[in-house]
Amino acid sequence: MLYPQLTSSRNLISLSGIWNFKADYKEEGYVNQWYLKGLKEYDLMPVPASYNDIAVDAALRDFVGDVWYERKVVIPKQWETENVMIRVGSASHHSKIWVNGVLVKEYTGGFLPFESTINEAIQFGEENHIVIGVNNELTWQTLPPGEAYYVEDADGNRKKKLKQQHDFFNYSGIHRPVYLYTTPRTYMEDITVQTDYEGDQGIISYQVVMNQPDEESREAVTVKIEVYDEENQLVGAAAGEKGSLQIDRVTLWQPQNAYLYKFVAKLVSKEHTLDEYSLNIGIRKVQIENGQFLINGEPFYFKGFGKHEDMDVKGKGLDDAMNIRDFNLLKWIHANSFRTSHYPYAEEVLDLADRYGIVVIDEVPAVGMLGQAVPAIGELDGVFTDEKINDETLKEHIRLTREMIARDKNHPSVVMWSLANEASVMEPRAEAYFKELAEAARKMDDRPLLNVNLMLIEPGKCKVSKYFDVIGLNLYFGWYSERGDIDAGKRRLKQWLQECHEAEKKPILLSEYGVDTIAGLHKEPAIMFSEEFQVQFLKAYHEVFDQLPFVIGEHVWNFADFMTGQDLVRIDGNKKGVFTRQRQPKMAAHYLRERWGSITNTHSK
Ligand code: GCB
Repeated sequence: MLYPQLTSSRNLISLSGIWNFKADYKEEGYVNQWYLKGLKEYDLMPVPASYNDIAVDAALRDFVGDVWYERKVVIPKQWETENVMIRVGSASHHSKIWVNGVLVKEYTGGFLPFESTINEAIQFGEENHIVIGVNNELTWQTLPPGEAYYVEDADGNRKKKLKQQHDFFNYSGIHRPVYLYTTPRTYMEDITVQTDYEGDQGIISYQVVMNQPDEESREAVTVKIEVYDEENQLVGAAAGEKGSLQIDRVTLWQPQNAYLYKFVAKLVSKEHTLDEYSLNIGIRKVQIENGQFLINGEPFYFKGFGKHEDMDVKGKGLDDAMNIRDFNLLKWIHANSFRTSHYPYAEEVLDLADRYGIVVIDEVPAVGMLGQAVPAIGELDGVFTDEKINDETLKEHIRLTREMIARDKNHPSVVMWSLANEASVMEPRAEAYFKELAEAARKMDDRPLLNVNLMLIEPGKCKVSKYFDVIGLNLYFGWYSERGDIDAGKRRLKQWLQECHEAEKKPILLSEYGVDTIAGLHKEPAIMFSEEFQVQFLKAYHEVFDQLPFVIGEHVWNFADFMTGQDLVRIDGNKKGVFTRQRQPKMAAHYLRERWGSITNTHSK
């Protein structure tokens, strides 16, 4: 799905701003047809933003159920001849859009965009009534999985609660921008670009998909492609719906040294441009060879973080200021990569990664496929069962993987797809599940695949690693086990990594390791939760990684402190950030800056 764009053939109106809002505490919205009749006695709510921390109200912060957003908008008369679309960047987790009372779209998934044509429902040149209903419940057939249930409050009123296994707050609402945009009646629905190079010649293969025009209009149009360099010089051209072109003296997109070409696609009829769309593309190649992860033929060592889309007040709402701050910090600390733990991030974030030269591992929201909430300790209950993670869940998993890949395939920064974080992969039934999932993903795109395991999956016990290219390990020895004993944790870590590599013979990425650290808490000698402990823990882990050539990268958990559900082990959220939630450095940030500044992207050991 192409991101909305203002071009010579397309219009764009942002509906970000303040909407009317109402949480449906009494479950009366559907009965009273709020989608048709509108909201009475509403609050004001910004879009995009999570609603949870906006109000000063515990009931809204923890609300589980339907909320309603409403806004009126005049649609220009001049748009009458066009195809008019409404598009929501993401809303968590199940949404419906009504325009003038007509249901135009229903969508499940909290972290990917959805859109619909609305021509049949709108009045041109007049005010139109838009209502978006968002429900934040989860089931065993959604990603992430969860379970909503009812409790009674002191007055005997029923209210819903949510049981979840994943370790981040269930921020809810419309999290990414809402747009109205137009395309011509015959337009480009999708563009796929793949890149390669030989010597100093870049190779771009592309495919343009038009909306289903009839034979006649299809024959009447030609696709024309032009590629421009960063100086805006035309460096390549091609024609046809599918093809390839060469770029002489190519400048590659390199980690921490981005170079972007502009790929312009046009639908032309009798010398007249019907539709136009452009993409920023980077020319680069990703391979796995001899146990190494290669970007442009060079072994790449991942230095960076697992992150979250999370901030004060706005929760998971897109915020350009915070995002640019994050990329500035990534650059400052000499990180070269991050994983979009544990869901696909906003397209706007991937655009920044392309521009800053930060490598991205893109993750589907398959988190918490476990019989226990994080931190999981001891025996895990089985979840790959008929009632819990079943064929329906697999269908959703494949659908969301397809949609993520369709959305993000053209980003040069994205080098690998992560298909799950900490699933219960030692269960026999997980094997067939992940086999089918990985096979489906390989048909969609040729980037390598990652599966991420938790530390309860002992070396050799994972039933699914064989279907993946890279093994991600989330290890917390010296924290969740060997608590406070970094030396013991370090010994266990080394043994674990060696055994795991022996069993799987695949490159290993340390996709998570870290400790909760209260900013400003200093202890000498170091004890758990102090800034000194975080530094010593990371140093000990790095000493091990530096001895093991099959470790292809280190992603500290987490970039910044983030909000979680309330729990004994979560003091105002998860405090494993190297930066605070307000994006200021803890001591560990200075240590990492020194380490990552001194090892290259290749880090040959
Ligand atoms: C994990 C999870 C992550 C948690 C983290 C922790 O293994 O993947 O979502 O936040 O551990 O801090 O316990």
